[in-house]
Amino acid sequence: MRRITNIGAAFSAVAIAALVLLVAAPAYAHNYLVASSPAEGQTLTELPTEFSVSTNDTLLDLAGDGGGFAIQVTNEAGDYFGDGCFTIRDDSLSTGASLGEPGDYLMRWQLVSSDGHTISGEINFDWQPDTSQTISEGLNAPPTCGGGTLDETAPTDESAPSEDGNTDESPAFDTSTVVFVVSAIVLVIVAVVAIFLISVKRKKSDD
Ligand SMILES: [Cu+2]
Repeated sequence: MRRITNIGAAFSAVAIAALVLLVAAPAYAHNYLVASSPAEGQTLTELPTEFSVSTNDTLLDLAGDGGGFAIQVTNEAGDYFGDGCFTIRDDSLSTGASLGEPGDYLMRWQLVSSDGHTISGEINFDWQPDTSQTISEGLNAPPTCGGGTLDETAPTDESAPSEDGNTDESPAFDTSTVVFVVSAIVLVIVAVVAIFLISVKRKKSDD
């Protein structure tokens, strides 16, 4: 009778641990990219109104100054296009679109997830403008937005250590991964204990 109670308790523990893991896992996850304009590998013949990346969840602009956010568009020669301004809207980050001569382009993006972690990526695309399109001049340094979404007191060309400070030094793995792995290990241990208790009970009843 006592053993059966123990097994019941062990199973309850497993169930609770599994439930905690299920509830906690989404809350600890980074945002991830769900769409972009242009899409990876796309050939553009007309400029869209804006270039953008969309994620699965809200973006976090806690200070309201766009810290940790950026979109940069460059051509193969490394010239920069656009005005450096960007807009954070719910789950997406966008910037006004402008491009130069035809060729391969790279859009680099960086944003702050709803869980506070910075994520970034690159999108390669091809620009083959039709005759109606405007060709812009590239800049040889990343433009700073005049709109004031970026910290104007910081030096523009240096990799200015901002109050966010976490943009350059993203760790190889983050706390969410650690929490998830530790939870999983605990779950496995609880399960092993439960199986052990069951086998002890079986042995006893065989005797
Ligand atoms: Cu995260």
